[in-house]
Amino acid sequence: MSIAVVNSFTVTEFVNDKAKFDSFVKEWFAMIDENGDGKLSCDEIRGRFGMLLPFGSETPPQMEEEILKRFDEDGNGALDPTEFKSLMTEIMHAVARGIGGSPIIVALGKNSLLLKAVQHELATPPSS
Ligand SMILES: [Ca+2]
Ligand SMILES: [Ca+2]
Repeated sequence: MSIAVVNSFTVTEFVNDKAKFDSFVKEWFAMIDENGDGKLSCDEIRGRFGMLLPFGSETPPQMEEEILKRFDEDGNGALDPTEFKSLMTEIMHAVARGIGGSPIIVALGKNSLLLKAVQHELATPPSS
């Protein structure tokens, strides 16, 4: 656990860094894809993804159904990596909106979504 100061730019810059964000999404996908078949099933989303989300223990009921309804573009009942990436992009934007423009101090867990974004910001030299 560490503490960091972030604002919405921390998060959006991370999402916009294609290479970094792609590998982040890939890493998550591998963590959630328990049986390694390259697809995220309803059960995997409920069991593993819920755990990793910022809602903590307040995972909304039927979350995985809502996710599949919206992001399962080919309707096969599971998320492939492309579909999962749209989901993650949307989540990160939601996180950014939640933070807003003013910096906030957050506690970062090991698998926190924000942790990666913060590490990314620290690793990026200031552009000015
Ligand atoms: Ca799977
Ligand atoms: Ca699908």
